[in-house]
Amino acid sequence: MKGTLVEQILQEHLVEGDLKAGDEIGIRIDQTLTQDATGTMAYLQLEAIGIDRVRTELSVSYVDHNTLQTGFENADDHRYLQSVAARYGVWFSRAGNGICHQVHLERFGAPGKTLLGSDSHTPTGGGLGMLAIGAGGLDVAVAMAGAPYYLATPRVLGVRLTGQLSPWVSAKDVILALLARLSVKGGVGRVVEYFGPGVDTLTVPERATITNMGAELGATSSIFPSDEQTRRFLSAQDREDVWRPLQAAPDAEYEEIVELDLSSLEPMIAQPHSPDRVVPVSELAGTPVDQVCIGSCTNSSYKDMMTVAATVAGKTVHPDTALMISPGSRQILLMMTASGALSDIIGAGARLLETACGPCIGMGAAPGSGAVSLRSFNRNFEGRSGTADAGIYLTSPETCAASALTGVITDPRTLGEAPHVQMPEHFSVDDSMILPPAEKPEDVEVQRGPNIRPAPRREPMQDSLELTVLLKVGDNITTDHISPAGAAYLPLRSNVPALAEHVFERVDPEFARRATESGPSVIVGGSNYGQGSSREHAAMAPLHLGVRAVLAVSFARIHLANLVNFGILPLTISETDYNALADGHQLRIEALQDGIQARKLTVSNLSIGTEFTASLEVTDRQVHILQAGGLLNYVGQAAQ
Ligand code: MIC
Ligand code: SF4
Repeated sequence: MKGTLVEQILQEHLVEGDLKAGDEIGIRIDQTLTQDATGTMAYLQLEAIGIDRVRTELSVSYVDHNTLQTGFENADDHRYLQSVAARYGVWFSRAGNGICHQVHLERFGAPGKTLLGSDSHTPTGGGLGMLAIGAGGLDVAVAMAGAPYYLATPRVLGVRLTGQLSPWVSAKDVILALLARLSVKGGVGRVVEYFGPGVDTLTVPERATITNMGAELGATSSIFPSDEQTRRFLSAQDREDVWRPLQAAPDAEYEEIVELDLSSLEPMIAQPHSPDRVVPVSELAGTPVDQVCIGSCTNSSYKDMMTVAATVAGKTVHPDTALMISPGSRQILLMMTASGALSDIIGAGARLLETACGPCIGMGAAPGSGAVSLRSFNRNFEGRSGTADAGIYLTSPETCAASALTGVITDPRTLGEAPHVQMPEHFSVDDSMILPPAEKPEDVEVQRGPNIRPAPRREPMQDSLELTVLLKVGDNITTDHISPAGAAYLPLRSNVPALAEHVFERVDPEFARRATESGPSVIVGGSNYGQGSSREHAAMAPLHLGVRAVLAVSFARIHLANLVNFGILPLTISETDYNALADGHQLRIEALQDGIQARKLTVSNLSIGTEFTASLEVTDRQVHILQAGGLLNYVGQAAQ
């Protein structure tokens, strides 16, 4: 085979277009995954598309985000998801079975396959040599219906690994080191492909930690070759039959190559409030720590948990520090129980949480005011933990465990000899919490609670728009800013009108009220607008409030696609024009249909009497979607 690993998999799945960097291609999607916080909307949209059974090789619905259940809403959502999965041919992983990405890696992922997931950390599957991409729920619904997934052909960034990790240094330190070098924008428009002699030294779960957090680089995906390590992992999961070897051709061409010597790495830590504010742990050593949380789809594997257990065994957590543990899956929890590792962790004073996302998405374990919380997670955006003024630090399970014992940020290398954890020959395999689709789908009644409301749909695209600038924000605005997550909001994910009341709440508590009063409106953003989560609610909820365009210096990939899908114009503007805009300005955009076609629109600023050009950085297909006023309108027109 020729080319990079990414080119090989894309070529095998290509149904439209040519592989030329930046050009739009359509690819066949083999597998999909959804989770409960984005899944209800995805399945409502699948139902609206009107097919009888999903047309992928495999589709799985996971329940892992919304498991706090402080009211009827989440349980209603789970019941809907279970019944709709049975009805449409989707496998259903029950609450308690584990975090979607961890369980998918263990039980379903396969080298060389394509996976589209309604969650931005779907690239975790790249640890197994799959091309795994995060997208909005509507895109995943369309893929479940058997249609191709469209994307701009990504450029491929090669990371050449050499050497071997030193004791107490782990996979998290690899990706934190890359974030330090490349920043949260470094992966935009790219897939990160790992190669080189260092690859062999990393197990599949370690590779998955690295590909998982490639999402924080802004990358479309990240991928490792499929080799003997992959075969061993799949065989230990009783799934050797899906293994196939895969690697880049020796003369594969990368857009750029980053060299990383694993032996040179030391424990790293990302400081509040961005995953790329990375420094060596030793620089912050001694800072008092109030809370430590170990888990999430980044670092909750068997090896992570066993390493933590071995580190804290026979010791007690510091009296001023709380330690929370959430193993990534039921498989891991069962193995920790059988081996006695769970007793070691609980004996050390840790609090055991569910095998779910939990504190990572602000579902419980919010830190105290002004607290320092060390987490083995992947995101530390302001307020995401549930506590606005807490400082969240992202680091390895090793650094987390060491710091929980001492009560201060601690370089684990100061603890002495590192524990040596072997990968098991055989994982404990029990799929009884994964329900197969119904054999007789016609007998399944889809159950909907009062919290489940249809997805909003935009009116057809007008030919001119008068818009009020409702809010001007800075660079790197996350979808957590736009539509916050956490215990108070996640139960409203199936009810967009109710969720919309909280749009931009943490930035401007009056935003929703002002939006409702103002009529059609626009948001102004800096660069990398909409980074982070794939939640299409960050497009749907503003749409419901009358937002019809976003003017930004640049956009994050998934959010841009979600804006287009819901008919909100993602208009790119220059820094100078950004600087001239202010809250309350009245803008007019005319000749919209032609402007969208030309990907250039003239915006008149009626408040200061100026005019500027905004461009649309979208593909041909997205031009048509915008002209129709969103993907559902477009599909509707195409069907007529
Ligand atoms: C996240 O980590 O932000 C989430 C919650 O998993 C999201 C999805 C969501 O908002 O439901 C993601 O990463 O896509
Ligand atoms: Fe869940 Fe956190 Fe992973 Fe998102 S990043 S899927 S909330 S564990």
